[in-house]
Amino acid sequence: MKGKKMAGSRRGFLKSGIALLLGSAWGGKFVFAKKVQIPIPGKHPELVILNDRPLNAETPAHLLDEKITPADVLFVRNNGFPPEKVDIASWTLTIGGESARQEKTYTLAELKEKFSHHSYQLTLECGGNGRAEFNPAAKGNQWTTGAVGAPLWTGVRLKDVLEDVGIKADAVYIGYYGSDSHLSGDPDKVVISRGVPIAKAMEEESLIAWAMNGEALPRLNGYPLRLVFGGWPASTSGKWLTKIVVRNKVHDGPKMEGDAYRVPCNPVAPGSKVADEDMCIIESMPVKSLITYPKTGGILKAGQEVEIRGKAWAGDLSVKAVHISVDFGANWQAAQLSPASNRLAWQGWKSRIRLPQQGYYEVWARATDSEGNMQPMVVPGWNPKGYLNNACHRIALKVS
Ligand SMILES: Nc1nc2c(c(=O)[nH]1)N[C@H]1C(S)=C(S)[C@@H](COP(=O)(O)O)O[C@H]1N2
Ligand SMILES: [Mo]
Repeated sequence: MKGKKMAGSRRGFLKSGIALLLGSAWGGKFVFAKKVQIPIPGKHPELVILNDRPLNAETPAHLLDEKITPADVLFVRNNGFPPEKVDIASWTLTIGGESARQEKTYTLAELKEKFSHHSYQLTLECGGNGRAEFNPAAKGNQWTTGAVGAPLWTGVRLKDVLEDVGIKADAVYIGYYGSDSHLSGDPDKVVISRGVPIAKAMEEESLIAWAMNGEALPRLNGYPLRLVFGGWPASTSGKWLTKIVVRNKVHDGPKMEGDAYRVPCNPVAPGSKVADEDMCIIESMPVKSLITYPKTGGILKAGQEVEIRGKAWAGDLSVKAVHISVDFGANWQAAQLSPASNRLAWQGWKSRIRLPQQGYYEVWARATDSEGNMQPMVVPGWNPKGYLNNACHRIALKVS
C-alpha cells in the first residue's frame, strides 16, 4: 500500500490509510519502520485492514468473544465503494424482475410501517473466510479467521415484502442491487449482484434489515438497508439495498457466474484449472468454530486452570458438539455448548483446561454439526478462489 495511492483516494476517511512510522532511538542510532494502521471510522481499532481500496477488514478472534457481535467489531467486505451520501428520506427499495407480478417501490418509511418488524441474531460469514491458508494460494483478500460475526439484525421479512408484491409460480431465484459504486468509476457498472433461491428467500429469518444491535446499520455494513441471509455466504447479503429482482432462472448478476462464490462441483486436486460449467454455487456454509478466549499468545502458570471459550456455527444447520484438544488432536474433551438464540445464530461454548507442565501448547477447537459433520483439522477441499476453509481454529498458549 503506497502513500501516493492513498492521497488520490476518493474516500476521505481513509486518506492517510496505513502510515509508515519512522522512529529513531537514541540520537538516530537505530532506525525502525513500523506499520501503523489508522483506525476505520466507526470500527474497532484492532480490526485488521487487508485492503483499503476497496476496504476490507477482518476481526481478530478475541474480539468475537461476546455473544452478540458489536457493530464496531463486525468485519467489512466491500467489493466497490460505499455510497457517499445517503438520504434516508428519499431512499427507496424497488421489487421487480420477470417473476414479480408487478414492480413496486417502497420508501424506508413505508417498509417500516407496512410490515411487521422482526429481530434475529444471524451469523454472517464471507465465503472466502480462511482463504489465506490455501496452498497453492488463492487470489483475493487473504482472510484468516475474522470474516465472520453474528450481530442482532432488525428489519422486515423479505418473504412479507415479496408476498405483498406477488411472485409468479415460475420464480426460482432473487437477485439484489445496491447503491455502491464500481472500482472503475464507471457509473453504469454494477459492483456485485447476487442472490439466493426462492426457498431461502422465503425463510422466516431472511431479512431486509435496517438495524444492527438496535441501531442504524453502520455505514460500511450497508446503511441504510441490506439483506441478511444467515448461514449462507455473506456475499448473498446485499448491502445498500435499492432493488430486488425476482427471477425465473438462477440470477445472473455480476459475481454469480464463473468462479465467483463457486466451488468445483466435484473435488479437484490442489492447483487444478476448473471449467466454469464444472463450478457450483456455494449455498449453506460448513460447520466451523472459533476460540475467542483466551487471546492467542497468552501466558499461563503451570497447573493454573483457565476457561476456554468460543463460538460455533454450521450454515443452515445447528451445532451439536464442540470438542477441544490441547495435544494436537491426540485427545479431545467435550465443551459445554449453549443453544442458539434463534435458528441461524452461532452458539457459544466453553470448557476448562489445566496445562500440567511448562512449555508451548496449542488449543484446537472442533465443532460437529447436527448431521454429524465435523470440522477437518487440515485445510479441506482446495478450490480456485479459496472458499469454504473450515479447518479447526488453533491458538497458542505458553505455560511459564
Ligand atoms: N452492495 C454490496 N453488497 C455486498 C457486498 C458489496 O461489495 N456490495 N459485499 C458482499 C460480501 S462479499 C460480503 S462477505 C458481505 C460483507 O458484509 P459486511 O461488510 O457487512 O461484513 O457483504 C456482501 N454484500
Ligand atoms: Mo464475501
